[in-house]
Amino acid sequence: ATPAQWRSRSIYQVLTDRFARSDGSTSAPCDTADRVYCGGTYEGIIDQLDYIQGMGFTAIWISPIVQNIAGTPSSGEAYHGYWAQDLYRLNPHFGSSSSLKALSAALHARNMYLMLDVAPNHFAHAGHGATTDFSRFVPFDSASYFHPFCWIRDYTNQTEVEECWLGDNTVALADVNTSLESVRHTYSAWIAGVVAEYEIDGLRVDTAKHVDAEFWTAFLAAAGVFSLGEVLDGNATYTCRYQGVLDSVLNYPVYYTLVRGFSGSGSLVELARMGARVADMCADSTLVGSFSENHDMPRFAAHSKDLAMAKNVLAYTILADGIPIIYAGQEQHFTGGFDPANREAVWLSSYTTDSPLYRHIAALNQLRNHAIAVETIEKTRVLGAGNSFLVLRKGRVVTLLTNSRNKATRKVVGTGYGRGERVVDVLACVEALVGTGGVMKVVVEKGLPKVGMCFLRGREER
Ligand code: ABC
Ligand code: CA
Repeated sequence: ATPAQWRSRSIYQVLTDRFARSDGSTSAPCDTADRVYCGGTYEGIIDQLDYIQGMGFTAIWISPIVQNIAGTPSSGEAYHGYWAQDLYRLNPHFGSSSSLKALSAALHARNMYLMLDVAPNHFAHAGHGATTDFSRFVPFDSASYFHPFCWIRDYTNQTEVEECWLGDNTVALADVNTSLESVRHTYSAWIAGVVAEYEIDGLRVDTAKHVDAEFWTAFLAAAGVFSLGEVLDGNATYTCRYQGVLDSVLNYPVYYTLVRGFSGSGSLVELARMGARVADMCADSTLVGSFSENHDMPRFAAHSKDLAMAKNVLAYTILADGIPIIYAGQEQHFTGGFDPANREAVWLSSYTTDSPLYRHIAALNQLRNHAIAVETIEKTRVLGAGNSFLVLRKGRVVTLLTNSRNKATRKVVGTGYGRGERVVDVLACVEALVGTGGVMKVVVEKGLPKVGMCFLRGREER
């Protein structure tokens, strides 16, 4: 699918190993600290698509699919899928080729998209970089396909970021020499084959900043589908530069200010400014990947257990600029901290659909899906911002966020609504009438976000 087709989507991120098992178990143990496979599969995901779709998601992102190394006693197993060993085999822990095809077909039958995580930057060696046995890698089976070993130490040195190695003394990530013509050719042929065989709709591109831009240009042209790059950097100038090389990037710059803003250590003015900065610096902020949790960062609840703040964060993630990405388990208010604690098995929640955040996400996605169906996607406008509040408008959706539990009445100006129009507070399910000049008085309390949409009857019914 194209960037334009992805713009209106909403993505649910699963770590394949941690979302659902083929046996449908809701009790199979999974101690994240062990860093071993817990048994999640493609078949398991297929069986839980109602749970995902019930929240209004229209796409899922799954872990890398290729065969990985076995792992080591000290570093654990490659349950996350990022430790590639053989490009031409699938990771057997996640299921067979036919079950991956069945997942793709099941998604498409629901008009949902499949986004695949790909990590061509490296292959993994279970040991120190200096001892790498290249002969085990398929198809790049000699040192000549790789950059000479060196650890990345200075992240401000772009050559080092691209050519030295990620990983550590227990698992070295041998850095592929992506400037070689033969490597480019092999990878382009590989991704074209994978996209065709599994009918992949889009790619989440791992370690985008660790690979030269020319490699991506060829690779992504061969893939022919939307690409969302992981550029792990909070600096908008740096990160936005990659939207152009790739179709889009994960919105790390906003991520950091979002989490700070609602977990007691930041101001919402800072969040508003970063949102505007990304809109300014990035080629198209309506395409960036908007997220508040993922498998690399601590869960939001590891910063703040306050459910109301989690609701604000989700409202921003889903309703501000970008394609929303919610990380599996976020709907169950999981609390895991840094990797590996943030990779809890979702089945242990019994996939309950009446948890507060499950319902909250469902309401927000439904609103977004509806708004997108009836009006074109505009960029977010900031109607007001202070240390403790932020008012956003996107088309006919007005969102009032707060990081304070104090009760306050906010006068919202610039809604674009007409006097006497009917506005539905979507989260509280109550109606209000718009005052003169489109002004609305909104009461915020208990730290809860307010989301209103003014329905235009004519367009709504078209
Ligand atoms: C393993 C162990 C963990 C252990 C870790 C150090 O090593 O399992 O217990 O804590 C995979 C696995 C991981 C595994 C790694 C390494 O491989 O999932 O469990 O960790 O073996 C992607 C994926 C990620 C994946 C890989 C590797 C890459 O999302 O899941 O990890 O395929 C860098 C990369 C980024 C990568 C990330 C993990 O590391 O750039 O692509 N993610 C700075 C740098 C970043 C750097 C980051 C973390 O530190 O600029 O480039 O990310 O090391 C902001 C700044 C940022 C700064 C952050 C920390 O602060 O603006 O620039 O990021 O303010
Ligand atoms: Ca590299």
